[in-house]
Amino acid sequence: QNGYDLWLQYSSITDSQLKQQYTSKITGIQVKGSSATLNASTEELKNAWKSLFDTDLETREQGSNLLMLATEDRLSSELQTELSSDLESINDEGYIIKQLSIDEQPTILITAKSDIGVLYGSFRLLKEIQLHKDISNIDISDSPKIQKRVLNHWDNLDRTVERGYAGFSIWDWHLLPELIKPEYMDYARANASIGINGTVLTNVNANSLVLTEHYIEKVKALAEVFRPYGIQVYLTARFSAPLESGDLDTADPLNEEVRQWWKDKADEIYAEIPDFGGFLVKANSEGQPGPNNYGRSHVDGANMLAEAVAPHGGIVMWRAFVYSEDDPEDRAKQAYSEFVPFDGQFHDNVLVQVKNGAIDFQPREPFHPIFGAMPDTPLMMEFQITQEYLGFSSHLVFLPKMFEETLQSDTYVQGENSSVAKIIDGTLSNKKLTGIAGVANIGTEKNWTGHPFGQANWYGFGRLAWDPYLDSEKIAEDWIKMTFTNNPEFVQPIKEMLLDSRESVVKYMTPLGLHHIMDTGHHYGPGPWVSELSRPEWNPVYYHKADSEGVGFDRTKSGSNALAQYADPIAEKYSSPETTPEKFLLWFHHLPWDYEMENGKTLWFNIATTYQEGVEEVQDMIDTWEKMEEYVDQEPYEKVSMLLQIQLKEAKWWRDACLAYFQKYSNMELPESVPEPEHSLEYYKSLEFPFAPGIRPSWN
Ligand code: BDP
Repeated sequence: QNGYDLWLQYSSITDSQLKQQYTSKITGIQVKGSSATLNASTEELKNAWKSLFDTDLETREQGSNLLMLATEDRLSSELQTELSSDLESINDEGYIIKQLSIDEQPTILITAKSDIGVLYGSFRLLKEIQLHKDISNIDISDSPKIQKRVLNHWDNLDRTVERGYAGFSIWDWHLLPELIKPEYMDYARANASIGINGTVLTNVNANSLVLTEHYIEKVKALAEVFRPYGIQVYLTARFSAPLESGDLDTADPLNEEVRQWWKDKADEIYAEIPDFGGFLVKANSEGQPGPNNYGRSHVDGANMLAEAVAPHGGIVMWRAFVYSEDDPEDRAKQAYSEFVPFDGQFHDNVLVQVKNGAIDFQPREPFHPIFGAMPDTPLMMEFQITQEYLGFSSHLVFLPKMFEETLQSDTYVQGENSSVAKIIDGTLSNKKLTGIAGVANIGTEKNWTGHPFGQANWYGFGRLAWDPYLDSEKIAEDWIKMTFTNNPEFVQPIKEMLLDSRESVVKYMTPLGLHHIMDTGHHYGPGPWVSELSRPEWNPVYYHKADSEGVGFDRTKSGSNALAQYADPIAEKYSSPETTPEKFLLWFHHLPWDYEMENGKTLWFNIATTYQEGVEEVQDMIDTWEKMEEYVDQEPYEKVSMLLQIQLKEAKWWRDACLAYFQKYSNMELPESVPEPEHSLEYYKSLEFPFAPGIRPSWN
């Protein structure tokens, strides 16, 4: 087990009763029709069978106990009638898996409205088997709740990956289109197995070269590998591409020549890749060019690109990650202020892509107030699977727990039960176009994600993209069983470890609503002291505002009033520190160090003990893992052991550096249970990491 097979291990089923059940219920496979996607389904099932049962799943035209794969239109009219209510309940990508009698023969049927639904159903059946579920009367139907379920690769053409901690980019641009690596297909299989149906191949800090003929050929080659697996490719569009191509001397979105340039570019791409997904755009953000350079708005920019791809069925994902230099009062407010006035003005094929929180992929953030504030615009969720601010791929953090927290947050925009999930899946205001993106954590490491447990975050993102209401506990359990073993002695403790891991990282990095106090640039390790960068909002001191009076960012009326961007019940409740959930306390309030918290202790006491708890919880993870050696292969066992030691060391570093720094202001003693920092504050400040991975190569 080197981790390459991810959650598609198909580990041999040795329990004879179970094996007997599966191999007697399914003795052969019958496939109606033929297509690349149906072939992929059959191949997957056959390969899995061999691995699970050490027997061949043979193709047979008739007989009993067959597994039949057939789209709806290939079913007999009697079957169509029999299944009509099931078929009505699924959407174009959904599937039905059902035990039936066909021509008086017991059969397990996987059917769907499309070939891709059959592929998803095949992976689902294999999942049921991997989870050792009873399939004797199998009757499952399921459909994705979100349409565009997309990975965002922040991969550069030179194969470095911005915020990537798992090696280099898996796209070997230099050798494409001729050399097709097996990884490309395995990447597609893995994604299809969790229902991901799109991939943006390039970094949001885009390079316009990828839009040239030479690169389109390469993109086409990847698209061909992904197509049978239902995965569309997208590219990031650098707004200044018409200029950089040398064709025009402006990129003004209202200029006719510019508009035509993008239409021609779209035609050129679609001629090669007919199912090209469209563009993802970061504009007028962190130095990227955009419509504002020409005095035009985000709507002008997005709609121009939307018109170019619309005739081909493409979409534009326009990012709302903007914050300007001119309004340094509160970065958390800016995206809302800039985008909400445009509600309803974007074309139908534009999705506005919004990060889960208003600052930037922090270990914990309240949900972004744009969710719910643009009822007439399709909003796409952007999560970050790569752990830019959560210890890179050295720390074990189960992110679905965090994604779930955001998705289940109630925005109250249409009264109670207006969760973020309902905004994303379109049900709250009846959206036609829906989407969710995850910034990928994948690279050339042989196990794809570096940390063996990083795979769980890719997996969990996919599961939540399919169904944003899923419980993270269920996701953890499925992933553990499919990746390691079904043995409850392993599953139970490791599941608890995963579910607790997110809170631990919050505790040892940014407890009680602190945020963005990572060292600047690489975001590796603590840097609450950083104060000298040119833009105020790039400095951690801007976010914690610690002084001798207290700590925290006042976002109430007496401060930036960012709270006013939330619906009333939240704005009211959070306006006073007493009624603000303690997990968000310092996000919304600047409070004295001796402020009394729920447990009767001071704020300083609680900050210090929470850091300490975070460290202790990493030690607990180590203790748990040490008991698991017999259930895991040696390579992942040892790798995780070593990584947990790094995590422990770094959790202590976070605790010590932050407490040494904040103590300068609190002037209060550390509680007895918290050890004195190992080194001086000067020591922590002097640490430098010029070669930390994932650093942005340039601002372009
Ligand atoms: C920040 C990253 C930066 C990205 C930016 C973005 O530090 O590398 O380019 O987000 O999302 O989190 O555009």
